[in-house]
Amino acid sequence: MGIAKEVVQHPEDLIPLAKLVVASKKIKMQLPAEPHWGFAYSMLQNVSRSFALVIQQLGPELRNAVCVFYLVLRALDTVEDDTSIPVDIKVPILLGFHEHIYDRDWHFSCGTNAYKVLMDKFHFVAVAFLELSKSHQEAIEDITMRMGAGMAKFICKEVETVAEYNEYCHYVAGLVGLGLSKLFHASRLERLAPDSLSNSMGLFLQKTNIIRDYLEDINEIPKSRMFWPRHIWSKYANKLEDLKHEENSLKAVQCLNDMVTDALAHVQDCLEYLSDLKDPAIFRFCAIPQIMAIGTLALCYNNAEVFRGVVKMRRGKK
Ligand code: IN0
Repeated sequence: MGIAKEVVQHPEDLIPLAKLVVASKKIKMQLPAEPHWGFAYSMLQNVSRSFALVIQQLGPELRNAVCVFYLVLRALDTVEDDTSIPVDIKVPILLGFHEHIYDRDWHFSCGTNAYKVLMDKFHFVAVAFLELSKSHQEAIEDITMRMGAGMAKFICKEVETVAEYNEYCHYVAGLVGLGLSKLFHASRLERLAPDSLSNSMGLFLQKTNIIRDYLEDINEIPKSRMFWPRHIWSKYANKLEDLKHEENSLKAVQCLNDMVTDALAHVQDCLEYLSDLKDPAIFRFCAIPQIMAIGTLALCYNNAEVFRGVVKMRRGKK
């Protein structure tokens, strides 16, 4: 639904949307002069406009490190997601990615649209990475190594148990929390948060995305993507894709509520993590995605629309 139609139906969204547009215009003008930082920040805006704003409100000592970390993770994600890469090519790249970020000449063409540009011009990200402080480099390298290994482990492995579901979400999102906590600490802006709380911050976001994107993932061509754990959906259906059929919507919504309840178990840790933060900009950076996620989960709960299309929060509400 176009932004204009949304505003007509929800005039109360106009002010926040206007503020968003003004803020993004102001930031567009401030792109750094150096080619590698110019590329990094314009790439950030291309892959996630709203989150780019959230990163750019961070202080100078942290902004560059989080920007590079975000792009390295998006690149790793692009390799993991590209179904046209044969497994025997993909696995070594995932396992060696933590070395490639130090290599100005390394690049591997894959992905589509903005992500293809990110991969083709990845040397800019490596140059920017090499300009970060040693402690920031070590934090990003450690997380990239552990995430690459975790992704490689699940390339040919189905998510069966809830423990495997938590393990997969740890590799692709929990580790992001551990990495960000290390970056905040390395910048001497926050104490180092307990891994369990940092992990929950990532799991809550990732599980919300997995629940929201059920239909998009199950209809993925050429091969459907299945992240819902068998031990949950097999209580409601014989096959995960059966949940999308109208005649199964009662069981489907029961399964959905089961998944949402599982995700809500991480909320207490997330509130504890947020309440321990001292720096206002870091608090905003961490709180905004969490607020988006709880809003999205509330929209998904008990909502059969999840099995008919992707349920998204209105931009104005964002
Ligand atoms: C993120 C997270 C993120 C932000 C702040 C603190 C975090 C603590 C632990 C884990 C992740 C944390 O936020 C982004 C938000 C984002 O990109 N939102 C998209 C909308 C969307 O639906 O994708 C937007 O366009 O606004 C996030 O979702 N992830 C992420 C990736 C890298 C970094 Cl450095 C921080 C992705 C994921 C998979 C949830 C970790």
